[in-house]
Amino acid sequence: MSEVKRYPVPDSFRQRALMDKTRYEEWYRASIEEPDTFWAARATEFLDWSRPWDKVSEWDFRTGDAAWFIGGELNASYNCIDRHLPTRADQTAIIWEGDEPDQSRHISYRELHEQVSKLANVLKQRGVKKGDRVCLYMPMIPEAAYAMLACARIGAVHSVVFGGFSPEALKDRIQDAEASAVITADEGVRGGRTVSLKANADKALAHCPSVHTCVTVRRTGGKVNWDEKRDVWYHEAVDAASADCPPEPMGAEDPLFILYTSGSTGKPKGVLHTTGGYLLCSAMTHKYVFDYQDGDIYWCTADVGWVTGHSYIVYGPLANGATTLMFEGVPTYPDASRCWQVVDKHKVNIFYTAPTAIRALMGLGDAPVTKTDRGSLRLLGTVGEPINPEAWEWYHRVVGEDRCPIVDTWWQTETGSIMIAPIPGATDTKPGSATLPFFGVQPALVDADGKALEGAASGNLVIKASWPSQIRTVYGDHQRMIDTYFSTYKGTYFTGDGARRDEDGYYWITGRVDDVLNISGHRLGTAEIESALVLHPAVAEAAVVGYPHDIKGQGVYAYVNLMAGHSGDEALATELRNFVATEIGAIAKPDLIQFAPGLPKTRSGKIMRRILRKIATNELDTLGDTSTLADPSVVDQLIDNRLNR
Ligand code: 6R9
Repeated sequence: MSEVKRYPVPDSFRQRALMDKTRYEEWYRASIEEPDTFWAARATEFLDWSRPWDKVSEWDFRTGDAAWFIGGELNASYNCIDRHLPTRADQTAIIWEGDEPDQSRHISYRELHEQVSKLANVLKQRGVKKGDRVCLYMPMIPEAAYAMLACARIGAVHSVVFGGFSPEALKDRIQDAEASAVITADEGVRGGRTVSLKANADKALAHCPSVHTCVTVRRTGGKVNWDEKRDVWYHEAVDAASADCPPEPMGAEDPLFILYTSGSTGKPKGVLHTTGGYLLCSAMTHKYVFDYQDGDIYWCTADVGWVTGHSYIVYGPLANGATTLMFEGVPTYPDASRCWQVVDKHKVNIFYTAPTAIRALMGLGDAPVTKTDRGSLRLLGTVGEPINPEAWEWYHRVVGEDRCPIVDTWWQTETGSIMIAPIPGATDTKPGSATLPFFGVQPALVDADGKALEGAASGNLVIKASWPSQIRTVYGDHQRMIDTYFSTYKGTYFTGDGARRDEDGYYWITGRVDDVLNISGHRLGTAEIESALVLHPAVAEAAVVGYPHDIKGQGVYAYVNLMAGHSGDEALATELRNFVATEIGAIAKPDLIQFAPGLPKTRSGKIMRRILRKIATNELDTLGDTSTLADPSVVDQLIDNRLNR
């Protein structure tokens, strides 16, 4: 292995950073030795409570049960808005940057308060009550944040579904959560193209009898169909609503939101987060990992449809009284300078994005970056997948001009907030490593049998103790949470990721060890894509694996066995790709489809994915034992016709 470079904290950054190495180490030690004392102090510092808690924590990793700040009461919307009003009413809470470079808006905390309160009243009038589920299917417009906070204000549980998901995927999620209301927009706009969100919602809602109300934001003015009983225009309803809506006191353990995410089997799981612990960890990580200081302009490029958008566009920054930038568009529209022009336009100090975006921009050369100023940038972050050292170095040198530390943040929908990442004023960085655990986080590595590995080692990444923003349940299927996260390695939370720990104790996440793919930082289960493919009448059987992809990190490689009478030509491959887009969403489209007369199976009929992965990644000399296959000759067939050479 080539020698790993180490980047010390730049002096200019260190001088004004919130936390240095000594303090990080002290706090980390305290957070592990006396977790309840540590977290109680943080919960008082970061949040306003309407009732104090009786007990800080109660948890058991043999069962996966966890509760934090038991008996305490607070409201997330109050903590993100109302309590800032005495000091920040006129400060910008949200900078919205539209898809076209001439569109932007500044929303103050005062305006945020008014908009959220009005929408909360609209939901109430339509009969939405505490505990009801509301599904949000929104583009990246301020109303998406208003909607999340309006739900939180009245104690309704939001379930945001990414606007790129298909009507079919939306339907599944609405049905699973038994949502009673949906909030959407006529159309979304991204990269100069429109997406018919309301039309998609109409298709889904035809199969969702639980939904009595659909509120639609007019974003483009595009034509929509209307159901007088069910449909409400956002602007009409909000204009008529009162701006007085007292926040509902919520138990710390009352649900705040559900967010669906892919696992290795079955349909996506509704990961449920509760109010107190989630809000505390999102706020605290936002402050310390991004070194967020009063007055900073902070931009996270994620979509609110993913957990990163929840914790680091909405809840964390707003709980801290920050100015958070929300971008409707894509990094390459109208051209490859867009991100850096937005940075210059709004004087962004902290920029947080995904490795896939960095790789895509790196591929377009330095010029679109260097022709911009970027003098406001102080810190850069990445999330969603492992970042290759080349992309890290480019980000550091070209975008950050060697003065901005990079925080590579490892975490998951289930963890709610950042778990492993540098503290930028404290931690030397190494390109490709997420470095060290955040306060209260106890990572460990275990081998396949669950034996703990000490020192420098590679293994499966587990977490040994509860932290306040951990997943509480899989909505409607608690057993599935136990089976997925708390059964593989008894007494620990299993992340599904593999990792290496080096001689400095730094963690290097190597990627999923289960059948979950990471396509451009988006999680997709191979089983989900397979189920979509076999719904097509021409498909008898399908197996999906990942393979390394220069821009997307991983690409989708599908092996498809056709029904008799169909021929595997390019036209059918295109049809299948579009079919998957209709069933799940464009992000799940297979990059490569290999038609195969048979798949490698054991005598008991199990598909040997190990072999399919090797063929897809072109690692033919390490295929392993194929003698246990029912018909070993299918392997030669597959190798002869492989697509990734
Ligand atoms: C926040 C988020 C979680 C999975 C996770 C891992 C991968 C996320 C990473 C990373 C390496 C990082 N992942 N951050 N891998 N380095 N900094 O992405 O949540 O969509 O649930 O995905 O993403 O494999 O298990 P989610």
